[in-house]
Amino acid sequence: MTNTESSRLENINAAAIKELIQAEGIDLVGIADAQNLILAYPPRPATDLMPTAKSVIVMAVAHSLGSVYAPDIMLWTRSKMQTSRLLDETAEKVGRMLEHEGFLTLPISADKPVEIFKNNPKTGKKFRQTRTVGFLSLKHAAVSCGMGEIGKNNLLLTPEFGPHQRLCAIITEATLDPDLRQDFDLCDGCNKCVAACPSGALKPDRFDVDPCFVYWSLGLKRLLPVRFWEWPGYIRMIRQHMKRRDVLVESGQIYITDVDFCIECMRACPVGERWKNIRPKTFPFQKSGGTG
Ligand code: B12
Ligand code: SF4
Ligand code: SF4
Repeated sequence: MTNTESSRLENINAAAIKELIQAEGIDLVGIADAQNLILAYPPRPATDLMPTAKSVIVMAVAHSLGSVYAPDIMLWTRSKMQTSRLLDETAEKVGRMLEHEGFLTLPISADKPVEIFKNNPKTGKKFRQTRTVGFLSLKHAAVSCGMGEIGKNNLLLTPEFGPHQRLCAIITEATLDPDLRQDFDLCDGCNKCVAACPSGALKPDRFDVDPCFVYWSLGLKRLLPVRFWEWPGYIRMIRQHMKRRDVLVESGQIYITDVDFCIECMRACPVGERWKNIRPKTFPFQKSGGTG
């Protein structure tokens, strides 16, 4: 190794990487040991994506709180896309820099793609509702590096922003000093998120992914029926929706500004030190999908 090469490698350390990332406008950065990630279910090891991975750099950008409490979720969705853009651009930039220094590096986007599961891999049986899962669980990576905890709303809560941040990660071969996991006690179990959830996905003791998926993606409060006696109620619901919704115009808008029909579990949560003075005290339920 030449002298110049070894001095460049010395600059690749946790503090320097964090400083570089924060200079790009990222609010929170943490580093997890790739071999020691909390895996969740189904397990999402970083080493499945890169067997030689040493570190996972986790980044968070706070949402615009004005958009979180805007009257229509489409305003938030557009703003959310910009947080994703900032995160993804930074991940690409840092990824390229690390590869120039000789470390294989993989950015994991704040947005899609996701793996799609129609069948349960354990039993081979068809799921009632298709499930989607990220290539890496960003929430679990964030907990692994002491950025926050997972609240009753099933979201990452940080002391700074509560649930109001978007996440992104970079998997790399570079060995960087990891941050330690921490206990926070941010979620006091107030159940405001449970009360706010329009689909019933959030229960006091669990999160059911299927009703959330159907509400988040289509704004529907019922799953597709599996028994004949469920059909009349389902058809009534669809007819009610068709009175005010225009699927064609809506689809065009959704494909341009991404899909999101709900963030009520995020809006309801009072955690987040930085927002204490500007978080509205009252806020009506957010309208969805630009429909009147
Ligand atoms: C897929 C996905 C969804 C899906 C499924 C959610 C889910 N929990 O699985 C849907 C569309 C429903 C969804 C909804 C929401 N999401 Co989402 N989502 C993701 C994504 C892309 C992957 C999540 C994931 O795979 N996690 C890994 C699994 C292992 O962990 P898990 O989520 O705890 O576990 C669930 C699954 O395993 C599933 N499950 C259970 N058994 C099985 C079996 C099989 C075979 C499969 C496939 C799945 C499955 O159910 C579990 C929950 O019970 C992440 C980004 C990422 N790459 O991490 C964003 C992410 C988690 N979402 C986010 C947000 C904000 C939301 C929403 C508020 C919607 C919105 N408008 O943005 C809601 C919140 C719902 C909630 N309270 O959890 C943020 C969270 C930020 C934060 N502060 O924590 C993330 C991190 C995106 C980001 N870049 O910031 N999401
Ligand atoms: S995104 Fe909406 S439907 Fe899904 S858990 Fe949160 S509040 Fe419930
Ligand atoms: S709203 Fe209350 S119960 Fe739900 S995550 Fe936030 S603090 Fe926890």
